[in-house]
Amino acid sequence: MRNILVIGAAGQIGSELVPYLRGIYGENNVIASDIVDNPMLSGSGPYAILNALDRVAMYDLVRKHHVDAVYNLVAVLSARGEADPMWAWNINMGSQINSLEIAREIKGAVFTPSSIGAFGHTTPPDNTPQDTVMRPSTIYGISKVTAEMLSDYYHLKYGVDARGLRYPGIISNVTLPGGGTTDYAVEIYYAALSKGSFVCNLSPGTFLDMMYMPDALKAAVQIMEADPSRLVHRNCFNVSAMSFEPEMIAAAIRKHIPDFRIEYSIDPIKQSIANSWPNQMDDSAAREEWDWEPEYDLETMTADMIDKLKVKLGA
Ligand code: AKB
Repeated sequence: MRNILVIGAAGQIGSELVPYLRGIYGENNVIASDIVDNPMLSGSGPYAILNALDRVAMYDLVRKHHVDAVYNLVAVLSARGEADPMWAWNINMGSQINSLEIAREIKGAVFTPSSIGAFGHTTPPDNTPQDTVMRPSTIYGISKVTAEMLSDYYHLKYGVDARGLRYPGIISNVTLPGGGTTDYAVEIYYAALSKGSFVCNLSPGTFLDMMYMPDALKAAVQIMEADPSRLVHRNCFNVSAMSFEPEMIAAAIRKHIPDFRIEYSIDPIKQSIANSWPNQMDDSAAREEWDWEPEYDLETMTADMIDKLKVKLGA
């Protein structure tokens, strides 16, 4: 049985990963933390207000709860990071090095979500290999590549059980993402139900990998529970579930809301970031080494998103 500390728990992934982990490992064995409160998480198990850059406070929490695995969900995402690169670097790298240093002390494990943002313009964009050129052009991407390399380093040098995934854009209906390039693929569902139309900030034809939240949660647990003797890679695995461009998601929504309209007002920063990311990754290493297999595609995800958001928005 694991005792897990989740840092950055109040964000898009954490607000669903914490209940998911609590369902598997027991509610008292998953300590959620963030710099702000999250009543949903603090009402359902241990919760701490924690600045992930404060290593002493984080270590105190780890000792108090006998933690043996840290899930580091702290991140300033791609587009937001470009507005204040040094701030983004300090938060992204500070939380990562603290997680790894504490895991080294306790001989524990670390889960690191990397991203399609770790790739760059010189990466092959189609069927992007697991092992390939990684020269990202955003501070977010640079921090993700560094986190991947540090995680491997801590594994090889200190035996930290560091593992990670290169997540695509994650689509969910509980907590909105913020500051990402792929955020449009979440916002479009809210707009479709509340207004019947959406102004997209990426151009038609911009293909990106995406994944529905239930698959993202399943992948996080599966990689951390994977038999280590099967892992050739550790930090980090390409994982994808679908690849689409804005016209395709709009068409999928129209099957449920026939009058839905999409218009375009391109955000040059987000467009240039998206252009530097893969169209579609090859995730065969994850499939071979720990049996990764997503459940949702664009059609099944869209049906579920619309059902759930109808209830949430009273639409
Ligand atoms: C972003 O768009 O920055 C994130 C990501 C793909 O890592 N959603």
